[in-house]
Amino acid sequence: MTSCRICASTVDEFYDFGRQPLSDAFPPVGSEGQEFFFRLAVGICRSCLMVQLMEEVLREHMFNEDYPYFSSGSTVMRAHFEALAKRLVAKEVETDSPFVVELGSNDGVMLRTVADAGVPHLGIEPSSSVGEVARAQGIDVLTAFFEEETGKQVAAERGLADVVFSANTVCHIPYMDSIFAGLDALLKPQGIFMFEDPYWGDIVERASFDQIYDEHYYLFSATSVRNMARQFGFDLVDVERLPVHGGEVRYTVARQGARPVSDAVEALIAEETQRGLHEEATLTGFADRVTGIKNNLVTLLERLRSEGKKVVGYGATAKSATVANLCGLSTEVVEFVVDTTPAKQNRLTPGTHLPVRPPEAFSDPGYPDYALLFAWNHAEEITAKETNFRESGGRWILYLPDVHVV
Ligand code: DWN
Ligand code: SAH
Repeated sequence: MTSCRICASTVDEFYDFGRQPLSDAFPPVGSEGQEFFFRLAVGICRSCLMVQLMEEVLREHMFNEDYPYFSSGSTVMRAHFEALAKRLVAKEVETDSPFVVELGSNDGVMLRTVADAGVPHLGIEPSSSVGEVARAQGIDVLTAFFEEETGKQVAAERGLADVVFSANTVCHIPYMDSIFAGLDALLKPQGIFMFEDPYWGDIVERASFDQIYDEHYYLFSATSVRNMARQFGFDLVDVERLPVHGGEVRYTVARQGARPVSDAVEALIAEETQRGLHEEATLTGFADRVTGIKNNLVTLLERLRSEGKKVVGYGATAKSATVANLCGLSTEVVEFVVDTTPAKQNRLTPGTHLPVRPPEAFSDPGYPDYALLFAWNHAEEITAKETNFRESGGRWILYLPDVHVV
């Protein structure tokens, strides 16, 4: 039996993805026999309604000096974080002892703008591969995992923060009791904790099951985040839906009673209840769709192989580890995967061992017949720059919300 990491009640499993590797560990050729595997399965807490993984992977296995995801790789995401940073600096920072902290600051994609505005800041980032890139640009970075002790240490050394921001990181952290204790030590009395993560409501709507992998321990909804905040003495005071990464919500929490609760919170929670987002029928429906997508994708790729078509993957995303391993993809059906990240290139995809090649391999010696768009969340940005592929007759394979070719 698995106990909920938020409230200790029972977690009921609703989908088992089977044996999966670390989603961001790309083995060099020759060392693929030494990979770490775990059982990826997802469940829901019947009490606080938090959707969460059934098994936890040790954080040091995932986030370390080899972490290969560099947030600045997408133009759209750079613009997204620049706008957010400007808003924080303009609206959330007091003139008296201003201080902005970011958890999971990665390569500085957000803090760069805060630093440029001359606002005191600190990124807390355990993966030195990405943290060093930020530091080289003059951004203050502490190489550490955020937890209760880190919050106390930063407060003692640097003072209290107006805002602690975090993107695509809070859902990666199982130990929420320690996180909220750290926030309580670090935030000014009226300070806010603002975080954005993939939204369970969008995952259900698009059947985007590949948002479920080792790093994404929680799949948040407004309902479950409000319950979580309450459990640790905080209020959920605002929510905003975001279009990025296939649909996210930006949550703002503050100490209980410190800030008024916006109407948007009640509205989104009411919508979730009306949709039955945490109910049995929704969860079994989701599970059935995952199985359907898996079967249809395998069938399509097998057919294309039998017709002698060349298929390559586009974007060696963390998400694609779930799809590729669930479908048992091999180089027989997907010859290789192209990706702009040097740290992933000339390595192999986790578990399935498809070679990762630089973007030039997409067109040289000639475009493939089909490209399987693993980085579907960047579809607009990618299709806009790959117009020659389409013009040469190439077609995109998408697998969400169902398998289709465009
Ligand atoms: O939550 C997380 C998100 C924010 O980032 C992390 N746990 C890990 C990571 O997840 P992901 O790998 O699924 O994220 P992306 O942003 O979908 O990854 C895109 C991948 O595609 C990168 O490896 C870069 C690559 N890429 C590319 O080759 N050409 C991206 C773009 C935009 C491109 O044009
Ligand atoms: N904020 C960036 C990075 C997301 S990737 C973006 O939105 O693109 C997740 C990041 O969280 C990684 O850089 C990882 O090293 C970091 N991380 C994981 N656990 C953490 C923790 N306990 N405290 C702070 N950062 C953490």
